[in-house]
Amino acid sequence: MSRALSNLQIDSARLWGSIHETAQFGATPKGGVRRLTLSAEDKQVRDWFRRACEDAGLEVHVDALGSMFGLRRGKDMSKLPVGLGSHLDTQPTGGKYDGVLGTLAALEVVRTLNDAGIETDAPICIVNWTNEEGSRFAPAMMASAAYVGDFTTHDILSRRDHDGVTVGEALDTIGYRGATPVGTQKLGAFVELHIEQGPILEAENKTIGVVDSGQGVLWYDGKIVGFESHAGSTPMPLRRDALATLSEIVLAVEAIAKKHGPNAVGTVGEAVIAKPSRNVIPGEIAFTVDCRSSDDAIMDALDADLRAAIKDIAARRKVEATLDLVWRKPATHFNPKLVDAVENAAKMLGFSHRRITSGAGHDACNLNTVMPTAMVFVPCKDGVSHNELEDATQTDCAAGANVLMHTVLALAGVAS
Ligand code: HGY
Ligand code: MN
Ligand code: MN
Repeated sequence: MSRALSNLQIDSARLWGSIHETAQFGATPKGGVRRLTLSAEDKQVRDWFRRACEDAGLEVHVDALGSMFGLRRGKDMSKLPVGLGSHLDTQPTGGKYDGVLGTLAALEVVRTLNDAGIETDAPICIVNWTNEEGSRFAPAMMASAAYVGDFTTHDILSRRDHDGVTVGEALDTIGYRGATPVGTQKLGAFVELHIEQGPILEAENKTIGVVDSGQGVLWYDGKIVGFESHAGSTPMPLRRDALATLSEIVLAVEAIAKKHGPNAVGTVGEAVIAKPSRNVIPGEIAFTVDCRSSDDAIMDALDADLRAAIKDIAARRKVEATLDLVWRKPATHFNPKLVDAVENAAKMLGFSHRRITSGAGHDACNLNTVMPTAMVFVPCKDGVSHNELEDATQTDCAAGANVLMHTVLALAGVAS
C-alpha cells in the first residue's frame, strides 16, 4: 500500500460527532440509548442514516426486512462489493456504541474516501442490519440470518413481539419494509467493527481486538405450569409454585454454566408471571434461557444438562415444565485471510492488538457462513455493554475505524 494511503486517517471528530448526534434518538436520562428495533426511535435513526448515506453519494436501498444498504461504486463494478457495517437498534438498557460504532464507522470510511478522492477497485457497501439485538423480536441477528438463508423472509415477517405486533406490521408502521428481496445485494466479504462488550482488551491495555472466533448461542423459550392457589391458606407442602420452581431453574442454569466453564455462560433473561397477584401462588410463568460457548460439544452438554435439571426440578415440585430450543447458532470461526488482513492493518497503523473470541453474537457471525468475514474490536469501559453506562473513548473508536478502513482498502483494492 502506498505511503500516502497508509497515512490515510478517518476524521475522528466527525465520527465522534455522528455517534453522539444519533444517541439523541432514544436517549435515556441515565445517558444510555433505548432504541428497540422498528420502533419510532429506530425510524428516527434510520432516516438520519439514509440522509447521511445519500449526502455521501451512496446508492441506498432497503430490503424486505428493512436492512439498509449504501453502495459506493468502484472502478470495476463486475467485482462483488466489500461489505462493512453493523446495526443501529439497541437493547432496552442499551448504550451509545453497541452496533452504532460499526455502522457509523462504515459511514465515516465512505466520507473519508470521498474527501480523499479515492476510488476503490471493487465497490464497497455499508449496511445497517435490522434487529441485531433480538430483544423485541427473536432471534437476534435476525435480518442477517435471513440474508444468509437461515430463515425465510416470510418466517421472519411473521415473528411477533410481546404485544403481538409482527415484524411486517412494525416495518410498515415506520415505512421501512423495502421493495428489494432479502439477499439481492450480494457482497464478496464483510468486516464489522464493534466494541468488545467484555473486559479483556481494557484489562490488557490493548487498542484492537482481532476477532478470530465467536461463541455459539442457544436460546430457549420455557414455560412452567403449577397451580394458582391462596397465598395464605395453602399449606406449604401442597403448593405447586411456578415462581419457586423457576428460582431453582435460574440457579441450575448458573451452576451448569459454571460446571462447563470457563468456556460457557448462561442466564435467564426474561420471566413473566401470567397472572401476578401478591396473594396468589404463581401458577404459570414464561421464561427465556441464553447459553453460550465457543465449543459446540460444550453447547451440546449445556443443552443436555439443562433439560435434565429442569425435568428433575419439575418432577420434585409436581409442576409441568417445557423448554423449547428456539435458536441454535453454532460457534463462529472467521475467515483466516480476513483475520490476517485485520491484524496487518492494526500492525501497519501501530496499534497494540491481540486475537480474541467474541462472547457476543454479531451479524458478522451470520455473514461468515456465506462469505469471508472478520471483525475488529475496540475496548469499552469496564467491559460493560447492554447497560446504559456503556462507554468508550474517542481515541479507541477512531483507532477501530482506521483499522476497519485499511482492512476494507486491502480487500477492495484502490483504483490506480
Ligand atoms: O445477544 C447478542 O450477543 C447480541 O448482542 N445481540
Ligand atoms: Mn451489537
Ligand atoms: Mn448488543
